[in-house]
Amino acid sequence: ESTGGTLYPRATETRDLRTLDGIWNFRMSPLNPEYGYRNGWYEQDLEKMGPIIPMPVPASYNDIGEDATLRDHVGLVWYDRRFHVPPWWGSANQRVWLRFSSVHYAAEVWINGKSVTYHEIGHLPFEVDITEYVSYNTSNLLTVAVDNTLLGDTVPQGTIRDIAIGYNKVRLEQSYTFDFFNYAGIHRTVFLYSTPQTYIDDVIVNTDIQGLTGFVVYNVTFKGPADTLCLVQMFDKSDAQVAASSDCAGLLEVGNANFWWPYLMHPNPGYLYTFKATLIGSLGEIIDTYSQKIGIRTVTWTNTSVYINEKPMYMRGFGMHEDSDLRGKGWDPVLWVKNINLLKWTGANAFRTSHYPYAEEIYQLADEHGIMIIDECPSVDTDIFSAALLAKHKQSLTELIRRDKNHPSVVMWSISNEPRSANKLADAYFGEVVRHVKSMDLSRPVTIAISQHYNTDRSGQHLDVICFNRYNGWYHNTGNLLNIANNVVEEATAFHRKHNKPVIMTEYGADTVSGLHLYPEYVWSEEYQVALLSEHFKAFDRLRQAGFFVGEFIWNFADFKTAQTITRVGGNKKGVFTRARQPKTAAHHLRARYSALAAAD
Ligand code: BDP
Repeated sequence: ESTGGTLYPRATETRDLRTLDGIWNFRMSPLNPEYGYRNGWYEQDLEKMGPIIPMPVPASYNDIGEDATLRDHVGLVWYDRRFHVPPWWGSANQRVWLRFSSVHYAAEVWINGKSVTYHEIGHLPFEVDITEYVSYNTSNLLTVAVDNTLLGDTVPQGTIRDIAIGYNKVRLEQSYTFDFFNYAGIHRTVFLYSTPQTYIDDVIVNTDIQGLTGFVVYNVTFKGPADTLCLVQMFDKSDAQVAASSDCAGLLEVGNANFWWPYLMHPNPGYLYTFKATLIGSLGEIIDTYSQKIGIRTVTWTNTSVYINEKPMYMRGFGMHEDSDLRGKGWDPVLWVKNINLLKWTGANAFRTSHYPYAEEIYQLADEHGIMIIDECPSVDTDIFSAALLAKHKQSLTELIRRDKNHPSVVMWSISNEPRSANKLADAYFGEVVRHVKSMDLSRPVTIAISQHYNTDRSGQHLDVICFNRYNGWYHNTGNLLNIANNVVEEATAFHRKHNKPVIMTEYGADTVSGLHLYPEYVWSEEYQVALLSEHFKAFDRLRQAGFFVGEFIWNFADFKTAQTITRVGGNKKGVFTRARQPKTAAHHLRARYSALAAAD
């Protein structure tokens, strides 16, 4: 049985944890997708059956080699490695869990030749109890087949076709309309961990505030005998207990609480408490414990504003990507600690996880630093609106909300980026997606980053906050800076008038080759990017006066890789930082604005 991998794996006094990260064996499957299956690649070590490539985990496989066929491979690839399970897990009668934090796009997993789970949709975790498949006194073979194929009903969508590559030979070509490289592989940490037989299965936390008091509404769910008891405790930063309860579901009250505040709405942003749940058996013995960090805060909204802890907030931030040289979309703590440091250096207080859920460790960093997140599901360029797509789109949100519901940093759900929402079917489709999100979480506003014209879009009526993306001075009126400010003000105002909801600009920007200087400002130069930003800043200042505009997000934080096209020079260059995370002139310009806004928070 495969579950959502709801709780981030942690070692506690009752749980052990190790990672299976490292160098695995890897083989590309030949064109025929059945080949590896027919030849039993899942039941023997790959290296015994033919040539293998050493493959780092976590990482995308695409940029590791010197061969374009690996970079552009479409279809299955195979990974394997051996691992040991500590014998004491067996003697202590522990369950053994295998958890993948993300494999893109689909994965089938075998232990010692037996299929144990299948998961589809990248960027989201899945896990499986493998107790009955493992051996304690020999090594175990772990095999993973990964398929990167995107079709009309995958999230996101793509198209596959055969292309001729010589006499009687074809290869598959994957195309997609979204603007980032379809990196694939085992992208995040692979965990092997243990729990007791009776174990904590989920912890749901919602918080409220009243004056100086914080309230935590919680629910600890577990698998095991119904008469299992709970102990719930909250500790502050100095490990002092501030609240406790012996109910598995209930309400904790924290007097004089330290609320979670965004950077820099408070001198001490990102305050986190430790929420510890313990299962207790009939003899009073400790069965299982699990701890996580939580923040006490509220998110509320009206038709003009969004509030954190009842204070109006204004988001200043970035659209981003999980993307870097060599690693592709592989989780990399060096990159992300650097990214967070750069975010804070600019004075930003927010980012959107464009265009898919990011690694869980990134949300943990954002929690700690008081960075707000618009959490986006992997549905980008949503089109066609079939029933099959709708089901998978909802599934991606089920898994996203299960995973991220307790993060104070997550202040909004984005259910799509730039859907083809002028389509008649978009109305019912997004109505249904929003209903689904609301059935799981009522505590955060729901949005879409809309690119359609406000007159033709059929999604906005379902949303709590309107986000829109627009490339004035770039795709529209290329090279013309003069109308930007007016256009942005007019469009944001029109969206607000139509829907009577708060409005955010989630994308604007200009491709910029670092080091290219052209004056007077000319497209692709650093000067042009700076000037284009300045024109948008004028619009944002006017809009803030108007009273319904609640955020600005430049596209993009850093340069990133895309599919090969004649409009992308080595990838999308709209970053204010290069792909190596060095500032373009625009980064300093943006920093001056964001820091001034931060100081006025
Ligand atoms: C927008 C997309 C974003 C692209 C950007 C661009 O939302 O993913 O990277 O345009 O073209 O349409 O730079």
